[in-house]
Amino acid sequence: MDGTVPAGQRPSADDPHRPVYHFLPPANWLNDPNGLIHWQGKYHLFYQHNPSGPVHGRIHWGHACSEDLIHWTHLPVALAPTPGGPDEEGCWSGCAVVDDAGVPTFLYTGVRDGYRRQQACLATSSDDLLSLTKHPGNPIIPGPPAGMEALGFRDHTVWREDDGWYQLIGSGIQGVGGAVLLYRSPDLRQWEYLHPLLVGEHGQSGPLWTGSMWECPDFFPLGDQHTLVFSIWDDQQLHYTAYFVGSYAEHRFTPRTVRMLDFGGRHFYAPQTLLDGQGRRLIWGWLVEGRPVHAQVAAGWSGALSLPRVLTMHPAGVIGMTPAPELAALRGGYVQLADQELAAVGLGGLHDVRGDTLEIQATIELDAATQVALSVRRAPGGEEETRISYDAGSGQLALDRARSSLDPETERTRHEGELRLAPGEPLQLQVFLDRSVIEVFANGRACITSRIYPTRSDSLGLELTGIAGRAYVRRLDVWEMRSIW
Ligand code: DQQ
Repeated sequence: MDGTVPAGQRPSADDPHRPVYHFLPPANWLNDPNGLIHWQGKYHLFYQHNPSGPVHGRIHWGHACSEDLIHWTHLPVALAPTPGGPDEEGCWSGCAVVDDAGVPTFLYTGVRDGYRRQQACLATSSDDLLSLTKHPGNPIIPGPPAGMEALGFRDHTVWREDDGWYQLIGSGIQGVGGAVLLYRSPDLRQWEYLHPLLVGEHGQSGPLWTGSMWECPDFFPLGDQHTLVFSIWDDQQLHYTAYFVGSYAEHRFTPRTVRMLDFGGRHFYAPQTLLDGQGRRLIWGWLVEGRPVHAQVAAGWSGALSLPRVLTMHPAGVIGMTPAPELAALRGGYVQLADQELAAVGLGGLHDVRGDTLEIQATIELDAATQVALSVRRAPGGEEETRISYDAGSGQLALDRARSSLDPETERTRHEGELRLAPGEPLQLQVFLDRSVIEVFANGRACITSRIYPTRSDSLGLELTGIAGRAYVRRLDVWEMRSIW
């Protein structure tokens, strides 16, 4: 892979859980995607990275680029903490824009004083992103607005309007809830605070719990709406990513709906989007591990990014995420079944299809069945399996990890979320298995991303079942996926 990793720090070669077609660093720690930019025909990906170990520590910005969105080349670390500087304890998350003179410009959060001081910093590149140079005037925003009891002041999303640059910084208001703070600038360097663009009310925003602080805001138009994607931080409960959809005018955002972005909860966290040269709004999230820290340390790596997904706005303010079509380039060996009654497929048809690096596409008509289930990473006797199921009665799509692993230390919580099929609409599943990563896309509008750690080397099987009635598999395609390295 990358010869720059010192021998003692290479990830364990016999770790069966390290993905082969999801992006991750050569070794050690990754968390949020940062500074995503499509520049001179190449996709550039920066990410929160600790090059010294597989744990969150003194965070740098790792860097990679790709021409096809799928295969990545690792590049030298782009940002490192400067001793004595505003980022001396870490270069935390941020974004990229191209300034009015055409210069790629990055805003990020510098941290110091035990991470308590969080300040906006800026860096630019004059060599086509080979290196980033920190602005000598950092920090460009020294802290939260005077008088505000802010809980955190970090992570950035920046955009241009007719009268200047605008920026949101993630925050929370003590005793109230998460917040995003709106700033304006003529030149990306001098910033004037305007007002909170949105504040969560007592941790609850309509039907959804939104915690006490909002990390990694991303604010952009999608279809004819505006959306604020944000990641919920709270010291009491689990984290996840959510989004508001509404309208934006006169520097005010009026949200109408709020939803969870991915039903995998904390396993799809701190995502960031990129508007590419084709006008597509792409998104990547951090796939948080679900095995204990000692296992991550032994493996020598932690964290991967999701596959690139394309965002679309559906009616009623539902954001759809679908895997980027470029991923088809990774498809290798192929199996197809068509027009089979589900019971038959469940018993016999899938015996030859096995693997832990697969793409599976299934179109299933539920007919009289009330529930259908696709089991993956299944041991021959079912001792381990991960079940993806759809319940027509409740309209719930679920991923059940109760038996994903015989290792009692791995996470086994179940994920579920709403997917209402229209009358006659078949269930359309697209599932990506990549060792410990599982990404489930359903009908272009529901997603469950998670992590699984089967222990048995024969936990590779698939099984489809229809429960309480017949269902038909109109089509089932399974591809072996190739490594991106
Ligand atoms: N990760 C970064 C922060 C951000 C958090 C630190 C979200 O900037 O708020 O590594 O995962």
